[in-house]
Amino acid sequence: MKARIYKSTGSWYSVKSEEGLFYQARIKGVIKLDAISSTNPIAVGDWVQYDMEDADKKSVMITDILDRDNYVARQSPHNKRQQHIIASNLDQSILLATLKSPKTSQGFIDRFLVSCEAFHIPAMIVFNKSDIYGPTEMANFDMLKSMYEAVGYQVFLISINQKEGLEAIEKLLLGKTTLISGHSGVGKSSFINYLFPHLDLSTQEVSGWSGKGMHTTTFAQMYDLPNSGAVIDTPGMRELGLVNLEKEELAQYFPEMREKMQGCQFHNCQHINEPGCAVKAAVEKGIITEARFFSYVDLWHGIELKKY
Ligand SMILES: Nc1nc2c(ncn2[C@@H]2O[C@H](COP(=O)(O)OP(=O)(O)O)[C@@H](O)[C@H]2O)c(=O)[nH]1
Ligand SMILES: [Mg+2]
Ligand SMILES: [Zn+2]
Repeated sequence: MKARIYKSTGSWYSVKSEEGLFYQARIKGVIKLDAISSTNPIAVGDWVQYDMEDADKKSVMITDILDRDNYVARQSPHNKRQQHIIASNLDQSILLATLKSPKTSQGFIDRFLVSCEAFHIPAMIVFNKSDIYGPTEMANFDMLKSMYEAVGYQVFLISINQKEGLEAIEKLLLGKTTLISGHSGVGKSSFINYLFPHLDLSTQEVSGWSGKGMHTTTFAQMYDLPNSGAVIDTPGMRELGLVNLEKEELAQYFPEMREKMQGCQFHNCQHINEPGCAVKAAVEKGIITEARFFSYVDLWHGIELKKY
């Protein structure tokens, strides 16, 4: 019998069977793990095989985990070589961002997009809190929207408080499993509360001098949408990880660079200061924006060289 993981606390899981029933689940003995080295064998979004343990108590035993279509992970805080799987079997990922109170940096957005490219998950950017944007923020939004749309990402503007722009987002969620990310204070809990009013998750005031909200919960959790589809909330998770990413592959995760790099003189060009670089030529011509290229250079410098 098959079920999907909706919540994981580390030792207990909440699963939903194909018949639509929720059970408490545990792992039975040792189950096979796949090739990746992770701190958690099972993550939210996983499909598992189970046996009934106690029908009255609604508890089941997980006996096997089915192959994942994809997953997102971050580096384990305890062991640099290990990854922690945040969620799996995703159709898409939404980055909730804000241009005021607090402001999401472009670097943060690009890092998120690169992670999604690396994990093969379509990504989109939703800017929240339009109700408090003045002319400066609106100009910034217009600039970011055209920049990201030009490289293939959908960009939206919403106000959860004013319930503006939300129908378009709800349409995108229909029938899909969507990961919701974003740093704290951008309105993730408010968004989940809007979609699922009965849940009443606590939202946090953007507090004090730091302008950052406080984390209230820490476990990823999946929620079914009323019609079809589900969203996965990742409270307390700042960002996806660039797990095991190598310097040489980074450019592939910038769609506009991917398009140009075949034209580079050297097949192993890193687009930093090599001669005959088609990517840098495109930056000079304004075909690739400087802002995105700077993010690339920044991330490139941040990736540690692989040690043999
Ligand atoms: N002005 C404005 N504030 C919002 C909006 N959405 C959320 N907030 C506020 O932003 C703060 C952080 O929201 P929360 O949902 O806790 O963010 P989270 O940390 O991402 O879960 C709360 O005070 C919310 O009331 C919005 O559309 N406009
Ligand atoms: Mg929250
Ligand atoms: Zn190059």
